Amino acid sequence: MDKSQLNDPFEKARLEKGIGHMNDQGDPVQMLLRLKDVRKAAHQWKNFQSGGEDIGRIVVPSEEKIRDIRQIPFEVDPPEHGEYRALVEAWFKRPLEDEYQEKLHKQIQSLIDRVLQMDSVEVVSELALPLQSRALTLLLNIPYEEAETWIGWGTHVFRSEDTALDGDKANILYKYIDAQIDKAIADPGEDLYSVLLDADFQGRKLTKEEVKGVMILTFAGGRDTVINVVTNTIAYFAEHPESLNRLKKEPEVIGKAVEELVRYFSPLTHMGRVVTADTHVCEHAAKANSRISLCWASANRDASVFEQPNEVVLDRKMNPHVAFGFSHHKCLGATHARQILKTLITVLADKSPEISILDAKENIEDLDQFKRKVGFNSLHVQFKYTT
Ligand code: EMZ
Repeated sequence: MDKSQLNDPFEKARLEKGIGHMNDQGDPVQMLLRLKDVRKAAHQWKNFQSGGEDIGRIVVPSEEKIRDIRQIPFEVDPPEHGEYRALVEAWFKRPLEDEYQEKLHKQIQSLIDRVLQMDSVEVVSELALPLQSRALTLLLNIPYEEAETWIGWGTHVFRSEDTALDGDKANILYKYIDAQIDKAIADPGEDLYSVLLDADFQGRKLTKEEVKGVMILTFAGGRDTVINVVTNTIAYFAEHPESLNRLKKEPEVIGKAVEELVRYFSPLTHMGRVVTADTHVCEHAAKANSRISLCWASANRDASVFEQPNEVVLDRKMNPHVAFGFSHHKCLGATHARQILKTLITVLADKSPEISILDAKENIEDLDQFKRKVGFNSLHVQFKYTT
């Protein structure tokens, strides 16, 4: 009964030193492991920057070799960051609208209805991936059918089973986005591409490259993360049917449960920053032009902040987790992601199927000194609809 558990590989290092080390393609990273330090560093954009010259370097593993387009607003620092963010903030809050929620509910309901009919389901490819891709059509405001193309790309746009940095795969995404931008220029509509192309930025229109930067982030940032959270949630309810029953009886707890599951699963392990001048993190020297990372997954298990950090406490009262990041760079897609999880739980609680895990292959992230389970490469389950 522990397939849905996610271990905390950082505990010892967090308690003893507050810091971890990893070597990423020959470029070392000092990982900040305590919630307090992670939050502090996230604020300090002058010392720890996102918008440096080496595009892709703040991602761990670094994407410098497979990407030369800056992701916006993610790889930009204040004050410009805020100006870009202001262009897209309202758009990314649309998941709060009733019409959006109704459409999302319909999508998820029909996917769950479908898997309930199947003898067995591979959750990653047959549920989480289509769910993520179809929901993305709502976020981009484009036709539902387009999701089929994205489903074909698999769970990560830059990673494949054999390599964490797949340049060929990345090129498929870049070419696709170029073509969509050209289409939107020729025939503007009400989709995100068209809205961006029409936006005013510092008294001018955004360039094609800037639009592409926002779109790459929209495709890449919310893909494996959402897929992992959905898959992990199914595994969790398979092993904790009592939790699903509780949420059926107490739907008012679902909002808190969403936050708690996101804290516990922490779908994005960490995010890097580049050090701008010699300084210290957690009493360790951090040299100019070296990298640090803000380890959200470790911070979210910090026992000095979270009681019983390794337990899922569905109605956790104090939950200042940083699973969506912290400070000005906090996740732009968080409203959409939260709505997906809330809807999935609502639909599952309503149907209350019995879920049994038939087979599971874990997805373990290799962070050198630390090995962290982030989800599953495959998860076969059986849904039984009992009522
Ligand atoms: C980047 C990142 C954003 C990166 C919030 O995270 O997500 C990763 O999955 C991508 O590989 O390029 O978008």
